[in-house]
Amino acid sequence: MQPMDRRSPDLWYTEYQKPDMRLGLRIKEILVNKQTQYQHILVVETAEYGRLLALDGAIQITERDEFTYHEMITHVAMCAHPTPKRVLVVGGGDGGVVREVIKHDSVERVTLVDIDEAVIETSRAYFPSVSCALDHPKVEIATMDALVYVKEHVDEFNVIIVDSTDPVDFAAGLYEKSFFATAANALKSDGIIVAQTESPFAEPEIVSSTFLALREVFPISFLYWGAVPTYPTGLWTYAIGSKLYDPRETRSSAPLDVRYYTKDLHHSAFILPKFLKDLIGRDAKMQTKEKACHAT
Ligand code: AG3
Repeated sequence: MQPMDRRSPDLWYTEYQKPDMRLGLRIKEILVNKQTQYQHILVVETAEYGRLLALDGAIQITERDEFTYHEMITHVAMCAHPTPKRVLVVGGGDGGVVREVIKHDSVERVTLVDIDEAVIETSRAYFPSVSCALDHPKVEIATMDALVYVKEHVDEFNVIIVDSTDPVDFAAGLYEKSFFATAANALKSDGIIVAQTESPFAEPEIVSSTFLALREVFPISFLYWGAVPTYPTGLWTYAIGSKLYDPRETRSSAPLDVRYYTKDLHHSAFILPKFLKDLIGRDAKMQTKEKACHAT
């Protein structure tokens, strides 16, 4: 621990995660601080986690831990499919998911749909290690509302990855059953969808309601989890829905240049702690069924 230098300014980035909970990171430099048509964009250099991108006050990426989230939201769905060729990324304008998708050789085209071009431009300028695949010849970028884009595309994708911001304002619709239903139409008959579903400690009702909405649309659905240190509580969940393949199994090989994802981790991420099973009701329902059986 370095002694405080009283002559240097004491600047902190604070995410107000909940009314009674906040995360603070010391700022070395403020790089971008601007309002776009859709949201507020902040880029700061932090002492502990490197560069940080926050949208409307919510941390999206830090240079130091973005790999944990991007690898887990991408490779589970991609490796559960034997040959993912057409991939749609909803949100994710920073390019982190696209970078991971491009690591799979079977991919022929990946389409990124983000509503806010300024996020894409900011990532290109300040996060080259995250946005590095955005100019890849297999990548197509559409800056528009993903709700509209998904409605206009039917039977096209093998994998859809919903890398959205928290469910507020324009992103709220991406957590609803009606969105999952249109996304199911946009997927081919072997399609898989994955969406980030927040923290079970910070936002338990978002985890359960989003998972249940997905479960109503897809015949096969699971929740899995991973660590993201700078997101609220550090414990993160992802909901995955599938038309054909059991996403707990791997069918294509994992990319070599990963730092978090492994096949063992793929399998183990689906093993949920008891409270998380209870939260999404699967266990509770099964227990009720068992009890009913014993009673007869
Ligand atoms: N999108 C999900 C970020 C949610 C974080 N929430 C928060 N900090 N309150 C991340 C986009 C990265 N490509």
